[in-house]
Amino acid sequence: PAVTRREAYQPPDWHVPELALDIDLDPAETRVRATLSVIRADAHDRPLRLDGAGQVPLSVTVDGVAINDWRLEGETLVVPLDGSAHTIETEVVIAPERNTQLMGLYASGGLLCTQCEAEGFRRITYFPDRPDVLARYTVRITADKARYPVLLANGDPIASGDLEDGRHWAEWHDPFPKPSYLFALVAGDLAANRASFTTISGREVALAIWVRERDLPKTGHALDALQAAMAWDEAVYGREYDLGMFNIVAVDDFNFGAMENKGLNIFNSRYILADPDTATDQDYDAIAGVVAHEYFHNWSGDRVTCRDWFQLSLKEGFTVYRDQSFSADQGSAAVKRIEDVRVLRAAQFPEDAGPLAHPIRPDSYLEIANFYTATIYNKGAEVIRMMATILGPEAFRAATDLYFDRFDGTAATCDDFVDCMEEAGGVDLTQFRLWYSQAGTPRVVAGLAGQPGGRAMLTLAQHVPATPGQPAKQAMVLPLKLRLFGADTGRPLTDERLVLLDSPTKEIAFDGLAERPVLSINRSFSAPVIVESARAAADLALLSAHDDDPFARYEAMQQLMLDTLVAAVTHGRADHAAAVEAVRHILEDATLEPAFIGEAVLLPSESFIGDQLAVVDPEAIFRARAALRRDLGIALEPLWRAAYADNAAGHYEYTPAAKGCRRLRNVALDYIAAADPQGGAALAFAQFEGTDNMTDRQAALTTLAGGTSDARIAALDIFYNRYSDNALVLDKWFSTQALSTRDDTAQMVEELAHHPDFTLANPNRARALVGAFAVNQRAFHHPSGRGYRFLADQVIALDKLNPQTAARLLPPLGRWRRVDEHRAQSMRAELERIVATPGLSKDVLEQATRSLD
Ligand code: B3K
Ligand code: ZN
Repeated sequence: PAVTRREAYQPPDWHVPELALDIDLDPAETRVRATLSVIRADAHDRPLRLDGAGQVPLSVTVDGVAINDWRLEGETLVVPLDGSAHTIETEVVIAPERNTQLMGLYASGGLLCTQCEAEGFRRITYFPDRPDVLARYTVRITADKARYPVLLANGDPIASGDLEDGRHWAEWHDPFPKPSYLFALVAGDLAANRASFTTISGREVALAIWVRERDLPKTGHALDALQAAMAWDEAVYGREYDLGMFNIVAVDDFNFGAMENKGLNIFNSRYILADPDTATDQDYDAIAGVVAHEYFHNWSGDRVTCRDWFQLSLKEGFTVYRDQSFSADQGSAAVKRIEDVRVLRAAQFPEDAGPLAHPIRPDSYLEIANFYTATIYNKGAEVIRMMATILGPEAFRAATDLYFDRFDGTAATCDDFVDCMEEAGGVDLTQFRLWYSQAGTPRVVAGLAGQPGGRAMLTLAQHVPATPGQPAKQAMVLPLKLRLFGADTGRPLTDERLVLLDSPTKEIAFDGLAERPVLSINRSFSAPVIVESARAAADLALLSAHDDDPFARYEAMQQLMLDTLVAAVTHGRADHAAAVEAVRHILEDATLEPAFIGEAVLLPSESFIGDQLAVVDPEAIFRARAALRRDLGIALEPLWRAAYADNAAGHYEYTPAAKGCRRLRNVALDYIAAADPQGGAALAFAQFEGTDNMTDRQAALTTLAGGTSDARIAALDIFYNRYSDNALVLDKWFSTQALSTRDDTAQMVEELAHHPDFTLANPNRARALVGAFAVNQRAFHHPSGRGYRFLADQVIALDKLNPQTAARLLPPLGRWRRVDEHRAQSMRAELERIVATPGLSKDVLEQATRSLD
């Protein structure tokens, strides 16, 4: 398969200002007629080349006359043309019911729907399927009226009517030129939850969320979130919605979270449907975040799109930054920042440290679908955040205004975006641009040495590790917020300052310090880096108690726990006293909100502990972590029980305060179960049975699922029977078991793969079992190698149906350099078995071969 390179970019040979689609829908045989107006871009003599995949042209006409001199080069339709402007018509037939890849036009439940990003449109019709060809679309859909009463496409509806044979049609027009990846169509028996939004300039927008009739009661939260997002984008970025209508459709089978098609967002139903009985607080938050994210794409993605797919982070990094800021404004900003950093460390840091590492603007790919990664999205968002920090809020807003204004209606690059930051911010970002080209997580070593006479010297050194294809790195620009605190009193000794570390090393002197200083660094996680700063447990405890930046407080506690756990794993030393006292202090601090306490007292994950070690020993990490959990549980049991009792609610409410109470209470429950397995299991089972909401029910189930009590089986059965007709909740039933810390999890998961409700055909279900299992460190790295074999079996099986989703499950197998030689060999053997599988997709081939390097 051919490699695509960023450097090889060429502007399109032909523009396509207008496209008319006439689509006669049928699950087995859908007929697509496309009429393209094409204009030669400049004085060249090259033919028109239209991308296609999986179909053949039934007819091709040029200016109304059927031609025979077209040819296929691979799947590309090549049409020789003489003049500079023509009308091209093609006709194809496709079979959505046989589309298991879920790219292009496919069937989900009784619906027909589309997913085109990045290169799915070519599976529907012949077209220059690249993001820098922008056309105005008119779409006519015809379908059986009883089966598909609702017919939706991008833009606004312009006409509709009935036909004699029980069929009907609808025509949609989207006045905004868009690339093909933003095309969408939905047909089905859907009901709408409707609302209206009045934009800042007074225009009425009709909003609708389309679902199966019986799911209507679960759409209120998504609709509220949509309205909040529309108002927020006006207030914070000055961005107004631009069509008369905004539609969202929820579908059950979806490769991703959701898709920002112009005026017709299509969502994985897990990011729309919620009620207290079936969705957790985490689900509610994710729904609001994804609804906002897709809505924000209307400007950062649709109005201004990407020139080529190497620029993906232009829209994704920026839009993630925008949705993170939105969510921070809806509740606790500190807790949101902690959660976002946790996701970055769990998903992106390992990617950046492994064989699949790539810059946020990659240089080459085999399959672009493999680059919808935590690096492009989450590190991309951190890069935008750093520019916002460097510019400050006013200049950053001026820069985004300039960007939207200058590039509206065009396909832009990451460099275009940074140019706007430079111009509006009056800053030079030449060196900063290395964030776009260099992969790897920078490391900062920080040392603070006290000197006589109230002086202290801070030494900073940066190092960017080698990554595949990038052996040597240049020093980057790292914006580090820092502040000094007094070791005796915990009082601040300096103001917070922003240091731009832009050289390999830097020294900063502090004078007039009244006490020995303690360093608080990378406050609010101002740079996505790893800081190594040897600080005594007592100093970390002091920061965890006194730092005025909540993120830094959380971070000091995490570091203290990490140091404790790493010492336990590497030298078998388990001195838990300092961690216990620091946690006690947090629990007793009446000024803290429960949501923050719930985060601050959480143990670092097994994988994050592993990331601190040269060679990961999953069993030793599990034991060290379980021992600290048990000691914290026992030593502070009265405080956990008090937190459990004090944060009980009479009835369910979805407010930031109520969410925080549930969070802390469920963390407390887990510590109680660690201290007293039997009593804890009884308490968990009582909560499981008595609660009125899924947050508490699933938390109780998780606590039970990790234990050995009889209540575990009972709770799993009750849960299964209660929700057996709800696919999204059954996903939780699978994933809770796949994430269990029990000894027999690997075997249980193998058995669950044969459960009648398990299927690889539904991406949510595949991820719930296989995806969850592969991040369960202890179970996945079972010394027998059965975890690796299971994952490889599932990837190979799923690749035959859905290469994109199969490839996304594979990366945990590539972490073989992080474990002992015996495990590494088994992991490599499984990767080699995958690579040797006949008929492998290029998606899985690319991920598996890169993972072996
Ligand atoms: N832009 C889509 C991603 C679609 C991925 C296809 N492989 C979702 C989003 O980021 O909003
Ligand atoms: Zn996005």
